[in-house]
Amino acid sequence: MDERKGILTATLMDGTGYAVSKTFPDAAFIARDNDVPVVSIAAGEAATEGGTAEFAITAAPVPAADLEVSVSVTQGPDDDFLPDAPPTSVTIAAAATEATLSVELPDDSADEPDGVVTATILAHPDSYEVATASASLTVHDNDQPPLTAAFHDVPAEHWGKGFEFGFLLEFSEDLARELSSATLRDHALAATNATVTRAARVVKGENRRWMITVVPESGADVTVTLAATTDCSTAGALCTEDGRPLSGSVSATVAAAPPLKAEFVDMPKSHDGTGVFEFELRFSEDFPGRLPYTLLRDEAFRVERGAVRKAGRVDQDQNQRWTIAVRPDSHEDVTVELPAVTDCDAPGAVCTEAGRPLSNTVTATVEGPPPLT
Ligand SMILES: [Ca+2]
Ligand SMILES: [Ca+2]
Ligand SMILES: [Ca+2]
Repeated sequence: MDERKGILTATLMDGTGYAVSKTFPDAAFIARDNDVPVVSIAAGEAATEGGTAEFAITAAPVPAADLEVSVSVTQGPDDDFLPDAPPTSVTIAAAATEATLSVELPDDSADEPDGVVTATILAHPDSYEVATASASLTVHDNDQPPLTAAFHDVPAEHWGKGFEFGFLLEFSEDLARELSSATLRDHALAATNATVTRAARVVKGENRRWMITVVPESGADVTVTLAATTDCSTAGALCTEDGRPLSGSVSATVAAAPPLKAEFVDMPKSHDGTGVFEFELRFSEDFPGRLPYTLLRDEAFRVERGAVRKAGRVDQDQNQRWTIAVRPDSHEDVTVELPAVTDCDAPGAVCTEAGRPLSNTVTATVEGPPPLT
């Protein structure tokens, strides 16, 4: 039994054969109890950040005096739920059997996995024995994940001024309903050396995924940026319905492809007015895909006073080198031109399969035969 200290007194009684001192008839000493309380800890309910984690600390037998129990409060190795200075002790009042260890959990705005808080009773053998030393409870995070965005399917290269490209913009969740495509296009998105011309919902009525169209203003690299939102009330703010802003910026750079060029090689200086003449059309590189020979034979060239009769690959498995045959209409000079392309959809436009345009115009004049004298 745990008891307060007591005083034991011995008093000499009168007897035979001795006299009891009048000065020191008795002696007293203090007796201390050697039974200390046994303490235990038990966890309360799971807690949530911003709330309180509670542990019940019990003592048996009932302590005779206030009993201070030393504790250590810890959390999981990756957790961030405890206050800077969690409590280090709890006092069970004299004659009480229980006290509550309360740990105030600060509320932050970080989205975190749920964690664990553990309270452990530290040994103090002079004051108490420990039965159950530690207990743990779950701490729930109360924050929503941040809103993020990503660009998908961004092309590696663009083909220069006026040749648009597109990519997919995807948010981690749907955005506030009032977001308009014009807000996204004109305020939230920015491009260097280009203009964002269109932001179109992938799914009608949903603001999570958008097809973005960008038109380069020059043959320079283009960088498209979607800036993080700091204030949901500003123009161009990107926020969820419950007011969480876009947490990080996203950006992508689309390099300018080297321009595709063409030249005429071994163009004859003159023709004889009757038969065909031939020359080589040589592109600056062997671009991927398959350029149709009919495009070069029937549509691509502008020929004055003549016509292209044949367009054939110098070697079959490449697009770079072509033999072109032109038949003059007469004895007049013939002008052959392969025009630069500004719109790959235009008839006769020479573009690669990837949509890269011929960037230069090539022209040559082949003189007719001298007049008979
Ligand atoms: Ca936290
Ligand atoms: Ca919070
Ligand atoms: Ca949190």
